[in-house]
Amino acid sequence: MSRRIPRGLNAAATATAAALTLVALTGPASASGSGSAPAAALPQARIFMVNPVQSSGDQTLADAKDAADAVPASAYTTAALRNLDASGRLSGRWVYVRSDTGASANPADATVYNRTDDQFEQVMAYFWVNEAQEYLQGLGFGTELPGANDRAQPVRINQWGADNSFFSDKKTEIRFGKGGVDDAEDAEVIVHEYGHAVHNAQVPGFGTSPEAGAIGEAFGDYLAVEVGAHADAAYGWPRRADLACVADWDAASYSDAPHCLRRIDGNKVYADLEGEVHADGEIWSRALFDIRNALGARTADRIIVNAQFGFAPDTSFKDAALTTVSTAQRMYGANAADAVRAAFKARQIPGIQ
Ligand SMILES: [Ca+2]
Ligand SMILES: [Ca+2]
Ligand SMILES: [Ca+2]
Ligand SMILES: [Zn+2]
Repeated sequence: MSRRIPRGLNAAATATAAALTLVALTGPASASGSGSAPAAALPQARIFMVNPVQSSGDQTLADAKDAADAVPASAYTTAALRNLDASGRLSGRWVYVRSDTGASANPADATVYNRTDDQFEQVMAYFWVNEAQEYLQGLGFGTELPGANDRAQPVRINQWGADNSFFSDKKTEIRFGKGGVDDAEDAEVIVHEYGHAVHNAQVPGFGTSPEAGAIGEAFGDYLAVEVGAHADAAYGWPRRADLACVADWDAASYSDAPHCLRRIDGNKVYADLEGEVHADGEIWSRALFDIRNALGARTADRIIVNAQFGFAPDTSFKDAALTTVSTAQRMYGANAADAVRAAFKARQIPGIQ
């Protein structure tokens, strides 16, 4: 299932991020900044702050055939690699690199890689899949609520020549392509693909109808924006691109500026369905974005992800919307259900009044 992702945010999200950071700091084997678990003891890694176009606002950045000097040093930051096991490889509680084209990254050397090194994409994939699952854990999935892909996710790096990445539900692994900008150089591409893995873990085989497929693409885009926004707030990284723009960096190779693979704040409605899952996903992702803007990221995402456990593999927009409304009602009551209903009604989803 192809490509990538978007998203956006604010004050409510900042508060949420602070709460989630507390969870991370007190959780097992985590911690990134203070408290008794010494962050300095964790391997540090050089990564992009979501992606270099988003963090810099420089829409002129270009791949230049994977050249190291195509992206300035200021686009990188250093952050801890959490939840690694003792193997000495990029292998941990929520993600492991199954294979790659070049030499395997050594976590102890992860501060020296740059985008021209094969190991950089391995480190990015490890960091951002871990970050995404930590975000879900912080929402309560895996503790208060059922786990949502709370296992070690296998990923393969740069082994797909096309400019595309995909999640294989047969092998339940993610493969990142290397066409244009290497796909795993953009956190929003990584988390989009992880969104498919989450959906498949929640409902095995999810996405067998065109509308279910579109919901899968929409959730991947939305989750990418959410995880990136949460990380920006938690780490204090700059965001100098539109929150609703997905894959600002990967899209530099194939879109006009401002570069977006897709957006999650478009105005498509149900009648705009065209039978292509990525295009049609923009109907659903706008509804998710509206729910978030109405209820705040944390409440919205607890509802959105929890509702997905109840989607049929071949669900329609109508049934999935009704399930999401009823989930909001059950978890948070009538006002939340009304906000969710309004978001789907605005997309003119059938059966939503
Ligand atoms: Ca690269
Ligand atoms: Ca690419
Ligand atoms: Ca973005
Ligand atoms: Zn996809």
